[in-house]
Amino acid sequence: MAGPFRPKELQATAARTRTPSSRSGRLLIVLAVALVTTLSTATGAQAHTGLATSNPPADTTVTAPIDAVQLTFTGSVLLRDVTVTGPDGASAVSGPGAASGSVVTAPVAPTTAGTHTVTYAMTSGDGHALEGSLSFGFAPPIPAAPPADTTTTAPTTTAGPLSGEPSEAASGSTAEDAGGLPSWVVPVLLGGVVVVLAVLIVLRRARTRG
Ligand SMILES: [Cu+2]
Repeated sequence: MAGPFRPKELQATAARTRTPSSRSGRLLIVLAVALVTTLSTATGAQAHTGLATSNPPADTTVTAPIDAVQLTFTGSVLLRDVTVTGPDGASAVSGPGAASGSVVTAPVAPTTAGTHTVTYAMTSGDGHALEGSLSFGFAPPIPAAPPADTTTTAPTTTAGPLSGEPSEAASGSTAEDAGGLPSWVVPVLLGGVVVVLAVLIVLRRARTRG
């Protein structure tokens, strides 16, 4: 790092002049050099646009579903290409990426857990090409919802309460419970039959007497 000031020369100069305030003088010089170094470094970074941050951050693992990858650059960029590739080599991008100022957003729908690689190619505001890549892990707590094969758990029929033969299709006990007769039906039916029989008997006796 060759800045306009050379710290060793300045420190040597300060060391030669041993005044009572030489210590604080050296400290001030060191601070000044540090400040100049920091400023020149920052200026150098601004000269060429680079990647500032990303979401997900590089080399982290995402444990929740995500629908986009976002890249934030140190200056405005034009999007040339952005890809997101899963561990199986398949693209996880679900739509066209877009650049807005210094932020590039790529919609994604990752389906495979594992390392995903983001590769980007931009043109920065000063016309320079800007390319790079980063990776992040994808490990959702629950796997993405499986394709709609398991809809067989839905009840196939709304069986009426009186279609009461226990069919083989009733796979679960819950279905049987739901479709079975209420517990009060049998006693009520039996009671009804007894009453009807009693009425018939009474009527018959009345007829034979009359
Ligand atoms: Cu540049």
